Order: sequence, then C-alpha cells, then structure tokens
Amino acid sequence: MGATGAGKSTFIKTVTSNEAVVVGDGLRSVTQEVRSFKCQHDGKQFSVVDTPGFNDTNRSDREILQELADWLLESYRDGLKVSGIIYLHRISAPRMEGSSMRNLRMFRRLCGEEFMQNVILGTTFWDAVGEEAGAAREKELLETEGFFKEMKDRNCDIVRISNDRGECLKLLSRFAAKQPSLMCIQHELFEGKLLEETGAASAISQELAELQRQNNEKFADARNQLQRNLTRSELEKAYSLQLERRAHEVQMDEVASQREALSSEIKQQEVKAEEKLATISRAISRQNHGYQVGLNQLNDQLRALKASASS
Ligand SMILES: Nc1nc2c(ncn2[C@@H]2O[C@H](COP(=O)(O)OP(=O)(O)OP(=O)(O)O)[C@@H](O)[C@H]2O)c(=O)[nH]1
Ligand SMILES: [Mg+2]
Repeated sequence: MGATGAGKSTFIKTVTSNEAVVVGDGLRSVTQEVRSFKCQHDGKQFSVVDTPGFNDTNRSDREILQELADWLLESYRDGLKVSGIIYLHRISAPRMEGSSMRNLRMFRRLCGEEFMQNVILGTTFWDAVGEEAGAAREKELLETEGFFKEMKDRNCDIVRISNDRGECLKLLSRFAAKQPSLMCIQHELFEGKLLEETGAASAISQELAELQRQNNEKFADARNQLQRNLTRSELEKAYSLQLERRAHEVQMDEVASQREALSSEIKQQEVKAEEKLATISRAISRQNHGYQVGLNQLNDQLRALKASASS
C-alpha cells in the first residue's frame, strides 16, 4: 500500500517477475483495482497483492478505500488472513505533504495498532536522492510524531527498498516468519459495520471535515477582507461625494448671491434710465412748447403782414 507512484507495482513486478503487473510511466495513477499475483520463494507460496494508491489522480480516497475494503472483507470471508503489508513511501519526496499525511493516518486506522507488527515501512526512490539527504529525511520521518514515529514505536519494520530482486524477496520471507493477523477494518466490516462507520473511513471524513473547515475559514477571511475593503472604499466614496456636494452647495450659494446683486443693480439702472428718460422727455416737451410758441408768433406776424398788404 501507499500513495500513488510510491512504487508498489514496481516492487510486485520485481518479486513476481510477472509481466502482467502494470507499472506507471507518467504522472497519472496506474493501478485501479486490487489484484493478487502469485509467486514462489524459499519453498513457500505467496500471494502478493497490488493496490491502487491513495491520492489517485482519477478517484477519491473514499473510492480507493471501498475497493480495498471489499477485497479485504471478501478474502476474510474466504478464510484468508493478511501476513503483512508493505507501506511504501518515496524518500525522494522533499516534504511530507498534506496528502501523504492523510494517507498515512488512514492507513494506520485501516490496520489498527495491533497489526503494526505485520507492517513493513519501505522507503523507495533511494537512487533519486543522495545517501546523506535520504538518511537525514529517513531520520526525520522516523523521529517525528505524526510521520513514522508511532509506527516505528509499534515495532513496524523499517527498510530501504531497492530494485534488487533478492533483497525484495527477503522481505517476503520476513512476512513468512510472522503470524498472519486481522486488520482493524476487517474486524469492523465483519462485525457488520458499514464502511462509513470504520475508523479508516472516519479518518477520511475527519480529513474532509478539516479541509472543509480550513476552506470555510479561508473563505470567511476572504469575505471579511472583501467586506472591509468594500466598506473602506464605500466610505471613501461617500466622503468624497459629501465633499463634492458641499462644494457644489457653496458654489450655488455664490451664484445665487451674485444673481441677487446683479438683479438689484439692473433694477437701480432701470430706475436711473427711467429717470433719465423722463428728464429727456420733459426737456423735449419744453423745447416743443418753445417751438410752438415761436411758430404761433411767426404765424401771427405772417397774418398781420398779409392783412396790411391787401389793405
Ligand atoms: N527512480 C526510481 N523510480 C521508481 C522507483 N520505484 C518506482 N519507480 C518508478 O515510479 C513510477 C511509478 O511506479 P509504480 O510502481 O507504477 O507506482 P505505484 O505505487 O504502483 O503507483 P499507482 O499504481 O499509481 O498507485 C514508475 O515509473 C516506476 O518506474 C525507485 O525506487 N526509483
Ligand atoms: Mg501501481
């Protein structure tokens, strides 16, 4: 067992020399179903079981667990017990990522503490790291709680796995020396628990709930941040609108008082113009009156002249 790409099928192909074992050649997960391969070693018959890796690119951990659980329950009903499990981990992985931690927690719940003595913790990809860097990582993995420390404390064997067939076969011999045992999930399923009620499944749901909680927290943070930003920008907008309105009102007041001043000035000028007009028309009428008087006098003189001329 182990995460996808850890080298499970490679190990099985090495020990069984069976060409039917499909090893991945890309980034995508390869093994999709639990499949058993037979091999002989040291006078003993082994069934080596390949499993799909957790953290599959195509399927959820829940589906993978279902696949494993079905196989384990069926084999238990058939009277088969598991002699051991090799849990593979890529030593070349630069850090223990969240998905690797999840897989490990689920694996531990799947086995139960008692079964740990039937587990071999195998590290692969040693050729992809320097001996020194690999050894430092191995030490950290074995000494850190939540990584492999608890498994080591439970007497789980720790081995470095190479592609040497002889070395790999020796691991099968180690299992042959162990008492086959029942895994926790086999007990649980055989007792009639639903998969959802098993420890391994609840580990997934706990992880999912934790992921959900973390996502919700991130979402709430982002929403609060957005709200704060919005509120701030809205306040700034409202404030600048208010300033604009105040400036506009001041302008309007100025225009109104200018208009008032202008209209009273116009009125004064109108009064003055009317007064001027009245003065002018009075002068004209005086002048007209003078002309009329002169004209009358001239007419009188003309009439008098005409009368004296005819007599
Ligand atoms: N360098 C190096 N490559 C390895 C080692 N073990 C496996 N590989 C390569 O890693 C890739 C994945 O190996 P698989 O054996 O298919 O991995 P798996 O664990 O069965 O993966 P899934 O079936 O997807 O769960 C293949 O290309 C292997 O050749 C190793 O120890 N060193
Ligand atoms: Mg595989």
